[in-house]
Amino acid sequence: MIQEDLERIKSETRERLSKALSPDEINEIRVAVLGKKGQLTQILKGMKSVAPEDRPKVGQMVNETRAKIEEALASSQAQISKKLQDERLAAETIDVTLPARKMERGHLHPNTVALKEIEDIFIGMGYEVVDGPEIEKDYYNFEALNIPADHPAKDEQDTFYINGDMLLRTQTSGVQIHEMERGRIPIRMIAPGRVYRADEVDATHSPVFHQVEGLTVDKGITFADLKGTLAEFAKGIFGEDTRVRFRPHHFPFTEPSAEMDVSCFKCGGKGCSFCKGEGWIEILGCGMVHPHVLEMSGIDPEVYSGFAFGIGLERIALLKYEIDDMRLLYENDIRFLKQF
Ligand code: 2U9
Repeated sequence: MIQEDLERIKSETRERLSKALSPDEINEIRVAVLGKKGQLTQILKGMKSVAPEDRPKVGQMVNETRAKIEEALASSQAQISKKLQDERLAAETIDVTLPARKMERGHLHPNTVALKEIEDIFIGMGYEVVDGPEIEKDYYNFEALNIPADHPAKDEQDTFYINGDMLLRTQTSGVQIHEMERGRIPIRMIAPGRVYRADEVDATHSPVFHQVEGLTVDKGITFADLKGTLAEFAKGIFGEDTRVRFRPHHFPFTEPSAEMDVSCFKCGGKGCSFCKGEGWIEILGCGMVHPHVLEMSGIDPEVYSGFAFGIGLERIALLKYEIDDMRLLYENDIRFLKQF
């Protein structure tokens, strides 16, 4: 009788184990069979009714059954663990042979490339790159530069005023004024940065654009220094064969003042469609710092002199890359930008 019960429990357990899907289910089976109230434990409790002489034999049978069942439990447990592990590994498999997705690579904006080139040329000549505030006092943007109160540039139509005294700088010149006020001479500096003018947007104008202004102040600086320095700059940007010419001009902050042209880097100066038949391309304004400008910032014009220049960064970038519309530089159209 007991033997039959043991056989039944054993085969039932095997049957249940074959259907189990998780370690939890196996544990439930273990408890149901071998636990305190389990089937096999019940049988052991029934030993009292077995004749004493039969007990060793029955006991041995129960132990053997228990051993078999434990073996079956362990083997099912191992099988299920392996199956679960295999499933997890399969789900986590990475196909290392899959070709990588092509990443779009970022790169520098044409303005930035042009600026780095300009900076490198001046750094190579011993210049320092100096930064300054975009919000300036009227004094630093206009007055200290000899721009009188009734100058048209000061009109609200041309300048973004924050209040009566503060404005968005229309040129980076304030940075040079701050530098002169520090009183450390010689000065050889460039001031690149964003400037603001109340202009309508078109192919050559934007209310926000960038300048690179430069200033040299020392004893004995002459127009010859200006010419040599700016000719060197032009060669660095447009090539060794580039020639320069200066045309007289007027700025309130320099005297004398000039505009500098470079020989057309497309036709070498013969005249072509790029330079509109001129052979020359205008690239910057410059001049000897006005004695009154030096004086206002505490530099004695009887002892020191200097030259200054202003370069429109966008103008250089447009020329270098032969772009015909400034708006393209700001619209961030990837199809345009990725060409550089
Ligand atoms: C100080 C003294 C003199 C800076 C100068 C120019 C000539 C010039 C234009 C270039 C293109 C403005 O961006 S643009 O439209 N600038 O032509 N700028 S001389 O002269 C200075 C600056 C600071 C103390």
